[in-house]
Amino acid sequence: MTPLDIGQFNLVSNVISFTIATFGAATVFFWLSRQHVAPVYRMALLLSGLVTFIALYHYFRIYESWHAAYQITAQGGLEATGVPFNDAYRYVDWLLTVPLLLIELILVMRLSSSENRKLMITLPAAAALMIVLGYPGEVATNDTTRWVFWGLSMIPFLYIVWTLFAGLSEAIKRQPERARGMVSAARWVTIIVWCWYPVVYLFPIFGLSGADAEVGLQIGYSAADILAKAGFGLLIARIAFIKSEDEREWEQPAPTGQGAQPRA
Ligand SMILES: *C/C=C(C)/C=C/C=C(C)/C=C/C1=C(C)CCCC1(C)C
Repeated sequence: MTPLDIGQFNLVSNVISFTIATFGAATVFFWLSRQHVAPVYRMALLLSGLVTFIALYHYFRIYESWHAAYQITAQGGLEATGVPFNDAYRYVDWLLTVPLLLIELILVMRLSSSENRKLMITLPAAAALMIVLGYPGEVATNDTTRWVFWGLSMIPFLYIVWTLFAGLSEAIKRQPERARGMVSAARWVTIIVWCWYPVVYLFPIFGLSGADAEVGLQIGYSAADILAKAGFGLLIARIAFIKSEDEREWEQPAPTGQGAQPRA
């Protein structure tokens, strides 16, 4: 394990703990907000909460693993216990949550069914491939391996960014006026925050070494996760609120007694 001082150890521990609190609060908010939006958008809010809930669980495990990897000595110093810190929790988390985040975005846009069907398969598949290809480089100790898997993982990553950027531009123009800015913001948040991950990944290669690289990596990924999951979920919730207001009729009971029909 990388030798750290107590200050660095506590800093990472506090950031992980803050992340746990954020995801807990976000999960409650997203799930309770479901009943306040039109039925067609409820799945998007359910998924937002599911993403933060899955992340909440993994951050607990990351916290545990971090505390198992180091211990405070009788002299008040810090030493590695010999139990390795488990990086795999992050990757398993991403493998589940990253495809779900893309599905959230597609759901809230309400595209035509042919666009929907295509994107619902290609985007989550590319996301899963990106994470799987990144892992061998994350746990590698030499720079060459890290670069190779970075490069491989960048291929599906660029495909996703390109699809969000170019492929969805047309669809965004078709969004209702009041929601258009928000939908575009959700797309930009995804592109900008996601670009931060491959940069953090390279910290151990660029100048940062040993303890600084480890601390930078943990804090960098945690901050990005908060923005990409809880922050993004808030935008999705906002879009769902706005679009539901524009489609008010879902609130009135249908005269036929078959329940309110959302506008298709
Ligand atoms: C909630 C977690 C999210 C949104 C995670 C996103 C992760 C990425 C966009 C990771 C991308 C990577 C590359 C493009 C290359 C290097 C390896 C990765 C996996 C860090």
